Amino acid sequence: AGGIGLRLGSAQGAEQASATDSAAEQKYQGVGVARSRGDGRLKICGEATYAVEHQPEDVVYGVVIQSTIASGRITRMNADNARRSTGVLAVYTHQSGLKINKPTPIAKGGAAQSTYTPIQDDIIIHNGQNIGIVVAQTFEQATYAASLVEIDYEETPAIVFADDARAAPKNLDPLNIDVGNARQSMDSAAVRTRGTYTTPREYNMPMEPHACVVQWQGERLTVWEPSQWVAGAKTEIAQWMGMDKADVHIVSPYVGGGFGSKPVPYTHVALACAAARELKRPIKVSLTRPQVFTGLGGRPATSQTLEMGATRDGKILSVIHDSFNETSLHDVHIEACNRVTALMYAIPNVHSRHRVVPLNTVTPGWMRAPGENPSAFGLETAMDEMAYALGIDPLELRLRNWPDHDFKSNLPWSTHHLRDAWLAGAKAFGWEKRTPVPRSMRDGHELIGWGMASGTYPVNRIPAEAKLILRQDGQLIVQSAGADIGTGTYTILAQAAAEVLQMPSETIIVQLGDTQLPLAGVAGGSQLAGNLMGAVSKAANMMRERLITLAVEQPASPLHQMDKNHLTVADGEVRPAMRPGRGIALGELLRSAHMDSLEVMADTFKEGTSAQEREAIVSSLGQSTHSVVPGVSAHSWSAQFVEVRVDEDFGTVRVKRMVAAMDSGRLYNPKLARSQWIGGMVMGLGQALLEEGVIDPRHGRVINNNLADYLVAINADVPDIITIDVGEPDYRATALGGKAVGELGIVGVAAAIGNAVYHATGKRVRDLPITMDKLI
Ligand code: MCN
Ligand code: MOS
Repeated sequence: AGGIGLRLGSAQGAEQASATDSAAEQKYQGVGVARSRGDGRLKICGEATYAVEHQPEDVVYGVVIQSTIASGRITRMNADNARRSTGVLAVYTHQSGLKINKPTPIAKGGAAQSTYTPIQDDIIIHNGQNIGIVVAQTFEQATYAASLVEIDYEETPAIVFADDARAAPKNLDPLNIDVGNARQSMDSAAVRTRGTYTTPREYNMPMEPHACVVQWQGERLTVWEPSQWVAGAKTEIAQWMGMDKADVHIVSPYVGGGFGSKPVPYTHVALACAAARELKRPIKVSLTRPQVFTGLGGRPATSQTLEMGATRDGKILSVIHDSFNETSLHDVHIEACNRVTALMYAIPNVHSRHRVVPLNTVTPGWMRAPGENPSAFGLETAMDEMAYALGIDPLELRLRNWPDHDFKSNLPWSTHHLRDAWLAGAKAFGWEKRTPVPRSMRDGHELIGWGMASGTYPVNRIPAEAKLILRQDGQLIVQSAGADIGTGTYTILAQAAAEVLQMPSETIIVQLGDTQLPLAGVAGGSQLAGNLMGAVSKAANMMRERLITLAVEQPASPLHQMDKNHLTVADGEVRPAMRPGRGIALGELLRSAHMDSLEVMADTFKEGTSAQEREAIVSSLGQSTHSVVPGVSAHSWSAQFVEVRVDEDFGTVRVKRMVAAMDSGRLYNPKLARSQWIGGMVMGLGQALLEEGVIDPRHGRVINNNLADYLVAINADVPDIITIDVGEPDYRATALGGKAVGELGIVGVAAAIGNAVYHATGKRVRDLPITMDKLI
């Protein structure tokens, strides 16, 4: 099988073991131990090879051509000069006749986020649309030649913003929420608030830009592609190229961040595959940073109006909620602004509608906590407004509306430590010292603001397979097609096997991110860890059983015919549980049984699921939303507390402190879970204060399409962050008791910062990001 082996680092990982870990836990670094990431050193030393660093012999370079208008037709495209330019092998446009088939969208069980197929016609539906590819001997030659392609357009008026009279919103009935009678109870409420909360287009901006290397060998195709989901990549690429899925091989051992932007390949990959087939040469295509802004979509702009009604003593009676997000003209992308609206509190009456508004834009995409993120910005800001309207402390208001079950689905919680999170966070932050009146806390010319918000993220599930291989030299290998996008998958899977087989996790090789490895679904929806830990742990238990059986059945084994119940696997041998050193080494056991290796495959699919069905399940995202935990409502929970300092003269906002308490169930690795949480919080800080795609009203162009002008939070923006774990193992949620981690940290952060800014300044900003101009 493919996949790059990863030996999990040196003994350095052990340094993080906490004082409470038992000696055995520290020795093996099993589940729950805080060890460092095995791939960390490789990444820092440049030894982890990213997709675009792959260099097949004879590789040539493709550069995509993007449209400069947002709506209309191409009337003339002249590539003669480009074709004559030095080093150029080919220029492919809609006139070249290269066939790329329409892929099935994710919503219909396929793997495509956008169904746009490049170079099939002359229609332009958004600015920065991929409309051609130049292939040359070098990247520089291709880049120059692309500038020589002459394009004339017939421009038609574009719909750039959602408030355009020609925009035609679409209802999304499955997202409707109707709990109780919201209008009637709203009318009876003593205190009411109403606000419209908006978020701009936001862009994922992983450090590794989107890039691929594609190589045909006859009818077979290999694609090195940074991927959160190799099964999805395989599906979409096979559809584009009209080929059998079995002939597509995706290789993606390392991903330089995705944050939701690398679940599937985008159209530059289709262009690369089509061009490479035609030219019979491997092709490398890397989008430039500006091209990334329209070669794929980020989070769409959202808007939601939220009306809340409560009794005088702070019992929320009703929420009426109406929201929309932008989408493209040809695809429905949903950023459901009501994901948390009816879930977070004990609200007996909720009415919510969410729509999408098609515009001349690239199809938007996922970005960390799609749905929950803007939804929590609306609800959690509204909670703060209600707290002020009532004259009740924001924490106290939340405590008075603590939900003892899920009011949206009317199901019991699996585990729910939101209340503990509020209390633990408040204590660590020192919330009781807060004086409630806006502008009442200051330090010299700086206004001090303290704000809080809640967050949540669901437990999603997709079954998976995992394989364990024990070699004759005693080396253990864990395999899965699942991705490690910087999250820690390599490390925690080694820990899962180490715990069962009682061997140091750092000695285990883990292989990931390759379609030739055992089936796994997406590293998306914060679920891959739970999905894979269950499969790996099951495989490890099967291997343990197989080894013990072998040891008692092999005549040459010193444990021949012993009682299996008295034997264990530990420290590289099968041995009597109480007598270390008196057993047989694992390699020797295999040799005595004339086995080169012992392979064990486990899975978490329903019994009797055929190979074809399994492949379909891991290749579809529709499944993930349906395979929630039956009978209970399973979610992770968080409480965010923030201190901001606002310069009174200049309106500059600095985040001074961040404290969060999190319930993610059992943590497979507390160091990595914290790393994920704070990563989300830093992204939330950027969303609150900095991030905003600025769109030119004339051409629908993203003006600030680079990292100098599109601002993300950097080290200097980020204070020390305290995280507190308030979770308990949740074995109904997942096999090993963990809940979602990856996206939880961002949910609610923007609201907490906005609420802190209100407390500091008395100005309520309902429109992200909170920039100086909105405060002066
Ligand atoms: N973890 C844990 N205990 C748990 C669950 C998880 O210790 N109970 C830790 C593990 O180290 C695990 C990690 O948290 O590898 C993330 O687990 P999980 O929540 O299951 O999320 P996924 O593995 O599905 O990763 C995807 C998730 C998503 S959806 C986005 S968006 C995101 C995120 O992860 N993008 C990221 N975190 C990211 N982190 C990095 N560095 N880069 C990205 O692109
Ligand atoms: Mo994450 S936005 O679900 O990839």
